[in-house]
Amino acid sequence: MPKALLSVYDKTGLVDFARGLINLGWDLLASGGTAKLLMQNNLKVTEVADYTGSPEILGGRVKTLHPAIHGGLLARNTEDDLNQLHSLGWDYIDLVAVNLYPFEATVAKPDVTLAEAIEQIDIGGVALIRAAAKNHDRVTLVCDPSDYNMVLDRLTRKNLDEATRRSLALKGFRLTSHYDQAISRYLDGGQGETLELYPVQSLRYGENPHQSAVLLGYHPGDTPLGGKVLQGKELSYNNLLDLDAAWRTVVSYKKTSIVIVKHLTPCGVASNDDQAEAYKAAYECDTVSAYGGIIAANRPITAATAEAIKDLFVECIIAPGYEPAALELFAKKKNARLIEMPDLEIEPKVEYRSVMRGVLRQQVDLGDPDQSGWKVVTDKQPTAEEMAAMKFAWVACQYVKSNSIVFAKGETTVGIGGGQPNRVDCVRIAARHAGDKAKGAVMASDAFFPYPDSVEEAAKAGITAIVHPGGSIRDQISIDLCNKLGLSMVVTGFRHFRH
Ligand code: 93A
Repeated sequence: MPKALLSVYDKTGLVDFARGLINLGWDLLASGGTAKLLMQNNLKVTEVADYTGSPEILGGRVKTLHPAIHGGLLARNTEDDLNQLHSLGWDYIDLVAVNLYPFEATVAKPDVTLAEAIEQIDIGGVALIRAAAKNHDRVTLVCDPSDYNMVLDRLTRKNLDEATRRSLALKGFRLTSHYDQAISRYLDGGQGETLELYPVQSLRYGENPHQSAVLLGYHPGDTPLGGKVLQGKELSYNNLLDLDAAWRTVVSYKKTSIVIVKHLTPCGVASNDDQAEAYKAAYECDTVSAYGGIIAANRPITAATAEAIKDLFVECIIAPGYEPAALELFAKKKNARLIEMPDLEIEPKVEYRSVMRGVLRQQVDLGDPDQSGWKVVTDKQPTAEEMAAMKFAWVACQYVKSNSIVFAKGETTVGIGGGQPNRVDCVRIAARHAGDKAKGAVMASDAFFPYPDSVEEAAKAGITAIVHPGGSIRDQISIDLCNKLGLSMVVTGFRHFRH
């Protein structure tokens, strides 16, 4: 009869799993608390202490740490090993279900003492996981209750194969590695942190063909950006960067919107209840840059939008879905990569960037969605239309590389200038792109104006209202200039550098 050892802290699903094993003809061994629960449910089980002849001691610190257990797990599938076991009166153990003392949950409690934390360092369970995982050639490890059904199902169908045992073993080693990192972090006074990364896909190359590259995810089984690639050529390193930028931008808008990104920077953004119109407006902002760009939508892409995009060369399209007729149209653009996102979340809410010999971690800039700190600082009040355009431009400006300047009319960008070390240059670039469309448009700036030169340049282009964080010691000079030129100005109290 095959033998299973059950030793679980989290007893979710345990009774059904044990019953399933018994029905398939398995003998069960279990540590104290686990055995007790099974007996209360009238299931036949042998306590580990009875099997080994050694009682649990030291208040449970030694329960399963015994050669009868570890010999039974680590013995190879050879006659020699089996004979050795039998000569000692022991047998093979073929399956282990184990989950560990909740160390992380314990140390997350506010008033936990060192002694309490230490007591929650699981030793025997970790040893069981490692032994079973090492010997996965013969032994099945189940360290996650959500695998109980799969394992029972495979045992029933007699297809619990090597590959399954290996992937269960991998899960075990990942778990013990994570567990040990949590312990060392705690003992280190919460200093330092570990970033566990899992391969998502290899990339043909990095930013350039002579740079090798890979995409890593925070969780096993992650997909690119958490989305589903529906069609197109393999995603490149630069595609992933651009998709990320486009997606963050578009999901920052509540209304139906389209964002076109080129080289990490939005080159056209528009909101419109009619998505196809939003696309056309975003495209018109900069028809040259849109070529070979990335298009992002925060609503499923309609057939009408797909029809409008049809003739543009695009690298990728990312959206929370596609109408079937849109998919049909895009199918003709074989190389265009289509990504479908499961929701409109920016996840996780922290982000990492590497610098030489280190990694930076920061909270994601989630903007100032309620815009409650906005204050008009000029004599002139902005009109309702100007206010709406400023709210729209302010969001876009968060996603343009600093210094960032966005001109908008209605809910459409008409000129974007970014990535220059000199803010006035960004105003000039935005003005040049906008041309006549700058007349009567509004301007958003990601940071305050240290001098009034940007305001002057904006007024020259025809801008009538300006939104910026405020906070310069020379704010008043810019305000005075607005008053003199008849512009309105709003300060937000929020800065949106994007470096
Ligand atoms: O204190 S331990 O590290 N010593 C052990 O020998 C041991 N063996 C299993 N903790 C040990 N375990 C853990 O006990 C398991 O990882 C599991 O979390 C728990 C199950 O205990 P019980 O069956 O008594 O509820």
